[in-house]
Amino acid sequence: GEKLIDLSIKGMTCAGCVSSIEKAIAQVPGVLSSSVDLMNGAARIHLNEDVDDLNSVEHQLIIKISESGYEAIALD
Ligand code: 9UX
Repeated sequence: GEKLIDLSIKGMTCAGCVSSIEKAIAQVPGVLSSSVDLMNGAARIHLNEDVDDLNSVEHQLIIKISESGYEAIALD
């Protein structure tokens, strides 16, 4: 099936925050696309089917988002 990662994100307050987070997410290898929801404080990330280690990608996403100034939390 399709590979997805859902994250909770704290600290977003405007569309510029959404844009910054989408750019951070796009830097992580294996990411195909993302949708970041400002009102719900959430991000859904679609991964390439050939990604084997979802936990590793999730960890890298959390780091990149953190470096952008927001807090990402894994949901599971
Ligand atoms: Mo908007 Mo977000 O001007 O840090 S970009 S509040």
